[in-house]
Amino acid sequence: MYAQLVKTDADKVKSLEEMDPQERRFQERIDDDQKIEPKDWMPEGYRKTLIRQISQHAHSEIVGQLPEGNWITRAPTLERKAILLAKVQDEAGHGLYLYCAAETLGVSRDALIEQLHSGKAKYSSIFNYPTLTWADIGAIGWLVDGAAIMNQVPLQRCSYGPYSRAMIRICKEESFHQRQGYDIMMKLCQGSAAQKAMAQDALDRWWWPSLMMFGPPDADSVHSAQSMAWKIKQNTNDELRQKFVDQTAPQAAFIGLAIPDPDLKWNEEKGGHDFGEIDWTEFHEVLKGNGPCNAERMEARVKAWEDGAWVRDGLSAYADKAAARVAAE
Ligand code: FAQ
Repeated sequence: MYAQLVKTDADKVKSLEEMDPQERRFQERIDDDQKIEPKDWMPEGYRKTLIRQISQHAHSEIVGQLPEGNWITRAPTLERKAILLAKVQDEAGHGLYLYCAAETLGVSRDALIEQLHSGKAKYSSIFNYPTLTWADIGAIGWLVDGAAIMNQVPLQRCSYGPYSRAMIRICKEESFHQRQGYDIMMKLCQGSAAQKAMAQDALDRWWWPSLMMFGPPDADSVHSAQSMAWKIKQNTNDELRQKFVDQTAPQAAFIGLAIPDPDLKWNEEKGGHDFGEIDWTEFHEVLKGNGPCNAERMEARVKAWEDGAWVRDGLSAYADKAAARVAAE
């Protein structure tokens, strides 16, 4: 139904013959797997697509600190607290590398942050769900970081140099995050019946939203065809979603948890799992701002930005003074 309402850009992807000579040279460099660097000529659409994707990704990392940050003061042991603190700090770092990568395309960080705070820019749907128990921290590491890695490993080969290089470091850190999440889930599953039930409840709530992280089904993906022609994306949304299900199903079985999908089963013929229909109405409601925590997340980000104004003012006053001193010398 939704497929009929959405116009994708698949039919707008130009063939080499339809391109002007400059565009054709650019596309030939892409086809030849050469990296595009900030000072190289690029079509305006390529620049805009990258700014959109990289900034949405940066916003996701920054907003993504909030659900887990909620549990730093309540982590069950000192060790778990130190690990969670480091993880949340890593996410802040990822946001900063990504804002830097976006800035190389000629957009200012202030402009991007303004787009986030005014609701113009998207961030990942997943961060609009609440973290109700400690098991949710395990589920986020295992499933959300797991989905993020599945999506980001191919982005290491993205045609735009600064994004691809940022992804290499980010993927290394996300792998630790995924393992610590799975470790939390495993420990809960080896604990009391109540702890195991808490882990199952977290999986029940995070499973479907995690599958939505990969974006709409291929037939409805507006940007995939052009982004793949430019080698910004290497895989379609459905391909990565399928890989994620195939990777995660045996991990759930190994720790004795049941994935909340009665239609999930191994399909020998296709060499992958079949799985149930995703509730795309829920996805679109979350994107429209109607998820359980959208308003709370934005309020927290805007407050942090406003509360930090004195730090930015102090730093720029110091930078101005230092520049004046250098000029006077
Ligand atoms: N949420 O045509 P497509 C993380 C939008 S990082 C919200 O398929 P595209 C780390 C899409 O933007 C997680 N919006 O678009 C972490 C577009 O809207 P627009 C973030 C979504 O770009 C872990 C429209 O729908 N990762 O988790 C979503 O080709 C733990 C049509 O979609 C990235 O950003 C969604 N789930 O493919 C942090 C990776 N899906 O812009 C803390 C980079 C789609 O036209 C704790 N991004 N939309 O208004 C990508 O790979 C792509 O942008 C996709 C979407 C795959 C997300």
